Amino acid sequence: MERITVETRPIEGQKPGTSGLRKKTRTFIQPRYLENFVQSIWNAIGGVQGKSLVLGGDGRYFNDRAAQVILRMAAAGGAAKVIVGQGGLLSTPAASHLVRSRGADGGVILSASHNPGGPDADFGVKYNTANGGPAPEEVTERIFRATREISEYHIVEAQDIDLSTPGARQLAGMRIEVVDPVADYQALMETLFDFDAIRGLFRGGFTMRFDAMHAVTGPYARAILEGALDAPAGSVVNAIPSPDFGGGHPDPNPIWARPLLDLMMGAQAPDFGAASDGDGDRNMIVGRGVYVTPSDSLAVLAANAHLAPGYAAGLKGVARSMSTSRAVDRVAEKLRIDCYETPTGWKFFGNLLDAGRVTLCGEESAGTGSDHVREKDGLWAVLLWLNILAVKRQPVQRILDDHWAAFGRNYYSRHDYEALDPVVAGDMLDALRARLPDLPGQDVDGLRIESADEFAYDDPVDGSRAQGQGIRIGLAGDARIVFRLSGTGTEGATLRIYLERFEPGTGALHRDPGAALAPIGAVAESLSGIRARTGRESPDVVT
Ligand code: G16
Repeated sequence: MERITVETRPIEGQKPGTSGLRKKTRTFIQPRYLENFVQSIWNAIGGVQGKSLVLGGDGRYFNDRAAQVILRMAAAGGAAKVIVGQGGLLSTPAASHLVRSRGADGGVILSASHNPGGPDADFGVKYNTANGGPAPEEVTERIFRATREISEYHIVEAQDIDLSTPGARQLAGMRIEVVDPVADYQALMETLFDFDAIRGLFRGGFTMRFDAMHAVTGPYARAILEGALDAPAGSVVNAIPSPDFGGGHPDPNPIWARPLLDLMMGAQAPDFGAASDGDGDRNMIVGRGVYVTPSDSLAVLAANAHLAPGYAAGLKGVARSMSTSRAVDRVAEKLRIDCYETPTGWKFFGNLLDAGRVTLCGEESAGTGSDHVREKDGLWAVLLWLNILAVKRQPVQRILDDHWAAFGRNYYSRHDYEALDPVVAGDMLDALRARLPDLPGQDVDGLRIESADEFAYDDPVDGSRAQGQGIRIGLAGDARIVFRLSGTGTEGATLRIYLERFEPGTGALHRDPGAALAPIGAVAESLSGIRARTGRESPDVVT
């Protein structure tokens, strides 16, 4: 086995986005592309000599090849050990847990999350630090700088390592431990939730469908829901991870998880429905006849988390991304705990969790999680819901109704315009930005603008500042519009417009969200001129 040094030169555009480097698979499989980025990670973190790392991914096309390359580069860098999921698989939350529980120095996660997989779809690489969380901005900036300075990479020439069974392997003096991807994660879940109570729920005839969307959560959901919790066989569907996610789009929302939504809205609906994404960190929750928005799910979980043993002592605080609805803020107020508003990106929760300031975090983009790991966690959210249902023994609709009656309802929707010309999208936001100082006090389409600014975040733990994190327009009646560009797309620019309006608990709580938010959407159009500027008549995706 020979350690070789390969000359290279910087490749344009290797800038990590909201969550690692996500690109078209065809870009990633180009010669030197992956190697340049991985070497840049090593260079940015002071090398991997003597370090231990966790490695795994969501099983998408190129996961297997990339894992072998990264193992050989870790060995060439002198890493002491790599813990890798069997078959190169690890869900993102399971990877986070392994980094923490094994005291590893960091982890590399191979995933483009909810983006489709395959040679013509997307791939991604993300680096997580020793706390198990996504690298903070300061580290991703260093990685980006390293990609622009790289002149060589190091790799060991060797045969592929057998990752098909658990056990110990060696590569050029580096230890490799291939682990069952599910076992440690399942053990963690057993410490947080009342498995006996959830088993009792299922034994009493409770039914559910979990759609794993042909992605990494399948084996986890089978083992935990059907194996440990006695959910009826067949409750978990699309449970075998496939490199192209069965040709689907593994994004658990009403658009891409349509079959589950249709089932839940029909006469044969089980009591509870849920789905997870490509790498297992996102979730969708559906009750019989009712879809629970991610923002509402966060609020309901915050209000009821104490019903699960792992959270019986109460919550230290909660956090949400700025664009997430403010439903959880009302729960925090009632519980008299702090509520933090962060930029989009799970990495911004890391410091708050590490400092013990918050227990629960969540985002409108179908992410919920807690201090048990440093990533959002799809199956964890499903289990917390199940634990709450096992205690309350009420339908999801009833839980939502009671919640809205107690706290009011934040009608909420996100409109995505995908694959826009980046220049057009940038110009549109620049034009809006320029008008911000003049907007407060103006009436637009009959609604009074009360505030207008661009969100900047000062991290209360390390004092770092993140600017340009979304334009927010506050409207009379506790309504709000947020405009921002996605940091996870791989094609052109994706404009996200977030619409929100509060309805008090005594008001109309069961309106169609589209209708309830239509006046706010009209203001968004008037302020930005999307139709005229982009030629698009309507958003590509509404969630
Ligand atoms: C990632 C981040 C999330 C973020 C989401 C959407 O999730 O971890 O924090 O909310 O992207 O980001 P954007 O609006 O910039 O596209 P995931 O599940 O894709 O890793």
